[in-house]
Amino acid sequence: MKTILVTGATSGIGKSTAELLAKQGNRIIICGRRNEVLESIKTELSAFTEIFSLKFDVRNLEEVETAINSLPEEWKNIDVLINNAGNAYGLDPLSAGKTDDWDSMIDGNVKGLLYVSKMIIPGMKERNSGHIVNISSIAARQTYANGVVYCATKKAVDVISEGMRLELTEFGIKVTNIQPGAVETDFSLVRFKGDNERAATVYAGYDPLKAEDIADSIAYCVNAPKHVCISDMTIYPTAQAEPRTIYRK
Ligand code: 8X3
Repeated sequence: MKTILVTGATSGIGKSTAELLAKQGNRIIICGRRNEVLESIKTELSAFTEIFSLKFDVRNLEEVETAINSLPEEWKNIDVLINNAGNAYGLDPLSAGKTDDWDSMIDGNVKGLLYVSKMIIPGMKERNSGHIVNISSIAARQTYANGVVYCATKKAVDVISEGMRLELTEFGIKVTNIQPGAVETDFSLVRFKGDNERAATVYAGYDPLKAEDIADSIAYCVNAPKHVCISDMTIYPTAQAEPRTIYRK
C-alpha cells in the first residue's frame, strides 16, 4: 500500500487515476480547486481506502506551500506524486493568442508542476525512495499550429521529467513521463471555453481514449516492481497517428 498524491483529481485523468489506485488499496491524497467536488470524491472513494483531500490551485505558490505543509504527520510520507493538473486554453495562432490563456497554461502546466514537486521531492530524497509521474502529452512530440503554447508547456514537462530523472535516480526515485493522445474528458470543453459542440467534434467518428485507459497505464507504472522504472509511455487511440492525424469513420 502506497501513499499517493494526485493533482487535478477532481476530473478526467486525475479522477480516474485516483479512483483506480484507491480501489487497488493505496492511500490517496486527492488535490484540486473545487472543495465540493473533492468532498464528494472523498466520500465515494473512502469506501475503498483512506482518502485525504487538499484544496489548492497549483498555479498559486502560496496555496501550494500552505496546503502541502498542512498535511498531517501520517500523510506526509508521499510515495508517489502524480503531477496531473493542467489544461489547454484556447486554440489560436500566436499572433492572436490571448495572453491570459498563455499565462494559465504556463502557470499551471509548468510552474504548478514545479511548485508541487519542489514541496514533495525533499521527503522522497530523505527516504531514498519515491516515484514521480508527470502527465505530458503527445503535443510534446509534435507541435501543431494554433496550439503552440500548449505544446510548449508539454515539451517543458518532458524536459522536466528528463531533468528529474537525472537529479533523482541516485536517490532511488523513479520518474515516469506519460504522453496521452486524444482522451475524451472535459479537456476540449476547457480548451474551447465551454463550447460543447466544438468540443464534441474533437472526439467524433472514432474511438478516443477514455480517462480510464490512461489511469490503467499510470497504475501499470506505479505497480511495477521496485527495480523497474517505466520512464516514458505514449498512448494513442488506435485511430490516431499524431495530434492532427486521426482516422474518422
Ligand atoms: C492533449 C492531446 O492532441 O489535443 O494533450 O494535444 S492533443
